[in-house]
Amino acid sequence: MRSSVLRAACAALLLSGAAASIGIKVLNQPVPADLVPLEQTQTPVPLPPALPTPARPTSALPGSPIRTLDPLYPQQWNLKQIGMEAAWALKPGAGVTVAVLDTGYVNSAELGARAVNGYDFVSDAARSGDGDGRDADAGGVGPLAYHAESVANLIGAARDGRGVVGVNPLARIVHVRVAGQDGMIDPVDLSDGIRWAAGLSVPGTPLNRFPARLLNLSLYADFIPLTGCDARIQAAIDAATLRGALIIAGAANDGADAAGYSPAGCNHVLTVGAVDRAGRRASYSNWGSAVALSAPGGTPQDGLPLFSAGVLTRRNGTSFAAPEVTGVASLMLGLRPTLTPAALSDLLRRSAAPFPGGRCDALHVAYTCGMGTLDAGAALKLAQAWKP
Ligand SMILES: [Ca+2]
Ligand SMILES: [Ca+2]
Repeated sequence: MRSSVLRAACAALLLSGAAASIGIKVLNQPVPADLVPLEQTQTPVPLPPALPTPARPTSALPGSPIRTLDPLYPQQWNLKQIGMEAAWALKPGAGVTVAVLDTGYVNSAELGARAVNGYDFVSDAARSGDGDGRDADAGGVGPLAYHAESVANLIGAARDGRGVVGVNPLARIVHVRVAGQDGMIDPVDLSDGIRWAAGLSVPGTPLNRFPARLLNLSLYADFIPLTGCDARIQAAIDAATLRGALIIAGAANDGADAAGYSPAGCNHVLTVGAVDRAGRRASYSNWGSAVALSAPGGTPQDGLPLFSAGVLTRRNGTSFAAPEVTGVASLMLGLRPTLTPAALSDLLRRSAAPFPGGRCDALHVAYTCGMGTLDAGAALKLAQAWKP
C-alpha cells in the first residue's frame, strides 16, 4: 500500500493516504504502483535563453490573434483543448488576484513580482518542515514544493518568449501554504487559509494585502473521514463566498464519488474533474453530482505539460484540471469585474463543451463529470455578454 507521502510526491498535491480515508490533499494523480515515479522518467527541458525583446500582445490589433512565442507553448496541448487562443483574442483585462492554497510560495521566473509570498498556515511544527508553526513566510519546503509552482505557472505564466505561457499571463498569484512538507492538510489550517485568502480576518494573522476573488484548491483535507463536506471547511467557504470569492477545487484522484471530499463535496465550490486529451474521464478522476465541469488533467500515459524549476515536466491529476478553470475564471473577471461567484460558476458550466457522445464515461453511467469540458473562448464570450 502506498504511503500518502509517496502518493503526494508522485502525483502532486491531491495526495491521498494509504487508505482513501486520509489524503493529502494535493491532487496529483498517484503513479500506479507498477510504474516508477514520474520524476525519474521525465526528460527535463532546459529553459531557453531570454529573447532580447519579449513578445508582448500589446501591439496586436483588437480581434487579431495573439502571438505566443514562448518556446514550450506548442507542447501545451491542454491550452489548445480548452480553446485558449479564442479566449485570448478577446483581450481580457488584467489585474485579477488569484490565491493558490497549496504547498506554498516558490519564486518563479514566469511570475516574478506577480507571485506573492502570502502566509504559512501549517500549524503543526512536526509536519511543517520549516521548524515552526504558522508564520509570515509561505515558502514551500521539500520535494512537494513543485506542486504549487506548477499550479501557479499553469494559471499565470508570462507570455514573455520564454518557457511556457499560462492561461492568464497577467494574473497575480497569492501563495497560501496549507500543506505540510508531508503533503498533508489539516482542516483547520485549510479553513483559516480560505478565510485569509479571501480577505477575511483570522485571529493572530495580519490581513491579506491582496484579497483574492478566486481561490484555487488543488487538494483535499486530511485527518477527516471522506463522507461529506467538513462543517468547518464549509463555514469558511460560505464566508469567503459571501465576501465575493469563488472557490475552485479539484475533484480528487481516487476514482470515487467526489461528494465525500472536502472541499470537492462542499456547497458553493466549483469542483473540477479531469478528462484526457479525447475529452473522456481520466480513470483516476473523482466523479458524480458534486463535479461541476471537467478540464484536461492528463493521464499517466499522456501527461499534462507543466512547468516548475525552469523545467517542463509531465504529470496528471485533477490538481492540474482545476487551475485551468481558475485561470479562465480570472480572465472572465478581467472582462467583467462585477461577476459574482454564482454567476461565474453558472457561466463556466453553461459554456462547457459537451463530452463526446454526451457522456464523459462510456462504461459507467453513474460516473458523471459535470456539464462538459472547459471551453475558455465560449466562457469569455458569455462573460462579455453578461449583464448583472
Ligand atoms: Ca512555519
Ligand atoms: Ca513564459
